Amino acid sequence: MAGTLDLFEHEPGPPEPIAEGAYLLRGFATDISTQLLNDLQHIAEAAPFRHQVTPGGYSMSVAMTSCGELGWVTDKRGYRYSPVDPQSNQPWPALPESFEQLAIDAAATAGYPQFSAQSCLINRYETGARMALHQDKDEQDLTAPIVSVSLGAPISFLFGGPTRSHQPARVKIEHGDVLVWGGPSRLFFHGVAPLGKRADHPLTGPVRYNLTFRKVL
Ligand code: MD3
Ligand code: FE
Repeated sequence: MAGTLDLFEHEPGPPEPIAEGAYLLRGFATDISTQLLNDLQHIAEAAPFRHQVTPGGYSMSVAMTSCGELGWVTDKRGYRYSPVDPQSNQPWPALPESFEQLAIDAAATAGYPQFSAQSCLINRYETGARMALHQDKDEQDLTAPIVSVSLGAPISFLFGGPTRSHQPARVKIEHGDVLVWGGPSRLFFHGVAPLGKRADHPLTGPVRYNLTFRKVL
């Protein structure tokens, strides 16, 4: 029956393996998404979104802030993790309980029961914002997985392989989807295609947020 399956399209599905050690948990965060967005607004009041500058001198199209013990920062001096927000010289806002528990639950569901997050980078994509293909290797502990939670407007995620020459696959990621990257996939190249002009979501409007949870040290 045509309409029946639609009722379930945003229900959580089983972990879908998408690369060695990587799993897509469709809709895993949908139930708590209003709580997550509410907590996110409070973080952004204390530590506002900003467009950071890369070591090469380019302003990033994605606006960022952080919460937790450590935040990811970039400036002319390079990429690193910092215990303080360089804009305020104050510690980053604490990880809200909703964020912390979601990261633990998602990692455990994907087979990583020991995970706990020291850092949550919050990325905000507005129309045209994108993230070029890169590896996440600013963390000392590369054995821990990374948990990524998408909220708001849909986007195409690009995931490649262990080398830049590997042709990336394109996967549409929607509100509530959670990705867990561990094992061999932890160092795979990945990126995000530009947020489309028509991308929209009832809870965020034409904006996508991504929460990236990491163990750093
Ligand atoms: C695949 N953010 O902040 S998170 C980043 O949607 C970043 O904002 C993207 O990449 C975003 O560094 C994607 C998903 C992600 C994170 C780490 C990975 C995918 C990954 C590590 C290895 C492979
Ligand atoms: Fe990344």
